[in-house]
Amino acid sequence: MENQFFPSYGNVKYRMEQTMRWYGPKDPVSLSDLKQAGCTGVVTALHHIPNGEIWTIQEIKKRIDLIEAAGLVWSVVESVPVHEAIKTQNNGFEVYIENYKQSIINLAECGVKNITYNFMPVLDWTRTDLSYEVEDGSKALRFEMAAFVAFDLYLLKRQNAQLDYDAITIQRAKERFDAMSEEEKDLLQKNVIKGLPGSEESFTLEQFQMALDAYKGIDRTKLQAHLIYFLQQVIPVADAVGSVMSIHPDDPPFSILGLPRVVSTAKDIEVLINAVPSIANGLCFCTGSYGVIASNNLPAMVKQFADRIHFIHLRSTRRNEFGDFFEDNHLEGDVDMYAVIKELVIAMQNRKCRIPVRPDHGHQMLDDLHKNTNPGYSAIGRLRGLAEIRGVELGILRSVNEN
Ligand code: DNO
Repeated sequence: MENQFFPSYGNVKYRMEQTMRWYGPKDPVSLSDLKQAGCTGVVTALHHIPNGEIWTIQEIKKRIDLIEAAGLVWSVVESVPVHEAIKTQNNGFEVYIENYKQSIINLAECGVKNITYNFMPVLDWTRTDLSYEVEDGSKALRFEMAAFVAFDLYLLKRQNAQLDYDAITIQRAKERFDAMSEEEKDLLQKNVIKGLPGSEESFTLEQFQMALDAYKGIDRTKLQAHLIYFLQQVIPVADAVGSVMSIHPDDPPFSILGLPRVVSTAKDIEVLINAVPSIANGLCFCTGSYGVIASNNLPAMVKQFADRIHFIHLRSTRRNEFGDFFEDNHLEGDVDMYAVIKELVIAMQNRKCRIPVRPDHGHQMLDDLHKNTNPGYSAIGRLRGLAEIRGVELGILRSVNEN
């Protein structure tokens, strides 16, 4: 409904397209829940298709039918996973690239034209603690450096791992490990290598070591070259069918387990853009991931890359001097959410488009504390996050309108 001061929020043309991630029919949070949270779009993937295989038109259509039956649209694919062989350029990787191209084409054929992916070696996002209790009693996801290093040194026992850490970090890890019960050690190991929701890989300790070994001889420069090669292959295909690709940053945005990282800063992004300038070579701008590096100026980054941010994850991390961080409430923590959303609003008005946004993660809270949920992806915490973000956007839109 219009009022005399401002078109109703729903009628503002260029505003965030509100979405949430949905893990498919087995997700304990239903499409109807998403709709009631105010979403119009869904972010999902065909997680049942093994990594590297072609997504067929038939399977894509099945998913679209489910989403449309709930009165929603499939806004973004998150993710079409990039096979490890493409990242390492191991034997047979060309086939995986061809398959990837075909999946882009098939998705476009069905009208799904925004594809997120990441180029993190071995692990997708990584946390050590999936139920870190914050002050209000809700539970958050956390990365604790001492626990992670303890995993590396004393559970995985990675060769030469000591060389990657300074003496204080090693000391803290040792103390942390010595104080852990067997159950805590098991849980830590599970949290790190079993794969968080959305990760396409899950390992035993032995398999994990083998996956790490595949990166021997692959440093930052090499991984970056492999990513650029991948982009040179797939971006022209995306361009030809009118699709865009959005790369998710490293999470956490620093090297872990001796693995290189290539998507953590504005400089990293510039390298990718210079190599493949097409606008289809775009970003999934994740404030929670980039926000872990204090020198990443997030509003400035949104401004700098405004024309190629095709998807945005809004989440706020809070870091400390030890390299730990946890996921704070969406409007708290270290991310200047107001400034980020303001840049986003400006970008949408300039581009005359809506950018899909999802509240990335949320605390496990209220009734969800007693439910079986996907870590980070329970309903109520994300509902709170989305409501807060939407409120900030409305405030910005309205004040811009009135000035
Ligand atoms: C975690 C997510 C990641 C992300 C992928 C994108 O919650 O942000 O799993 O979806 O890295 O490829």
